[in-house]
Amino acid sequence: MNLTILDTTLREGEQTPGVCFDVHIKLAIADLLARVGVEVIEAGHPAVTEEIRRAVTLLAARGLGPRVGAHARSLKSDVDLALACGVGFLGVFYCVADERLEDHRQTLTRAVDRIARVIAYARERRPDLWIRYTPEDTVRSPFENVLTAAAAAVQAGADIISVADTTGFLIPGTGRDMYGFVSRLRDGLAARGAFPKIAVHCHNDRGLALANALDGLRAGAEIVDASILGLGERAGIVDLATLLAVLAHDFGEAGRWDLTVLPELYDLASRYARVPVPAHFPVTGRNAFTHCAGIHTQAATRNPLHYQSLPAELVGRKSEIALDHMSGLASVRYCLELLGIEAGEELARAVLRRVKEVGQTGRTVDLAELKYVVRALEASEGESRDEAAATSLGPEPEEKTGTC
Ligand code: HCA
Ligand code: CU
Repeated sequence: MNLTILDTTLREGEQTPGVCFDVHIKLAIADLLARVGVEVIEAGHPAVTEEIRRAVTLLAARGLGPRVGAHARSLKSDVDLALACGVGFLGVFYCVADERLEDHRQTLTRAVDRIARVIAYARERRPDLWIRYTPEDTVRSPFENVLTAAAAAVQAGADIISVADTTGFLIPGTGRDMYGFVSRLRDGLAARGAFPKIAVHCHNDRGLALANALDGLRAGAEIVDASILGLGERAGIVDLATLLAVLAHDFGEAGRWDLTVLPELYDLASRYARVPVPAHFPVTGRNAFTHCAGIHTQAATRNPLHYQSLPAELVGRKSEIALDHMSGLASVRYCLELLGIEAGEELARAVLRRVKEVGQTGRTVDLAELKYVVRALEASEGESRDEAAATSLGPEPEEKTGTC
């Protein structure tokens, strides 16, 4: 599969309300993205702030494996700012939906002319630049407008046309699907002698971003946009880790990226975005490879894949067992074994009782806590043994106090 992953955590992701990464964090995120092996890092929109300009410039000069890109409106001034940052990738966007053209008091002809001029301008200055044109809100815009603008953009020098589902509107398997849109666009462009790479940029408003992106690939798209944790406007976009795990595991792309870097990358980005990774998030969530209910853990301790379709090792993690009110004796025994504790039937049952009590308070018992549970039970067992022994010996002799 000819595939390019574009990570846009530093551009789309920074459009998450309240998310703003310091420059040194951006560099650290980009270094980890390079270690994962994504092909493009969209590093920001230089026209937004001086800090973003600085970050994009530093990233572009860093000599990372991935191409570093900038986002630009369809304005020469934006293109100038982006090129001054030294980027190897430029994303130009302009919406050609009728209502938006009316808002801007534009006609389609003038808009297309402007898009083509700006792209030709960038191409002239940088023959080696990868240039992407995105008709923003592509999939809700009149198809003829998109086709006309995209064909003109390719003619002017764009290498990539991105199909943006800006509002997360598409649904696979319906008449408004990414497969249908990409196929139609590819054929329409080919009929006009244009053969750009097609990218897909899928928002997650209906929770279908990844499904739509895969639908786009099935239709021949070769570039997928994603971000760490799916960060982005509103419900965000495709989650990078889930996308890579699926492509690596299910689309025969294993070995192309180093997925074991993902946990570190997610820890870092989540901490500084101040967006926690939900516990049940696919691939990178704390519980993504954790088994809980007794029946599950019993099977999973023999082979985790009885209850997993993705191996935890794919992303450098391990399958785990959670102990809580759902646990059974098998999980307790398994965890005790992990601690090197040989527990008899009685102790294991007592541990299970305690684990269930703690679980009912809404907590899990991890291995460290399990050790304390065992110690406490042993101590109280010892105590009751002493008590029993004391009872059989009769009452303690009264203390001799100096009462005279
Ligand atoms: C935006 C909208 C955008 C653009 C995508 C692109 C979208 O925030 O500017 O330029 O390829 O979803 O349409 O992210
Ligand atoms: Cu977007």
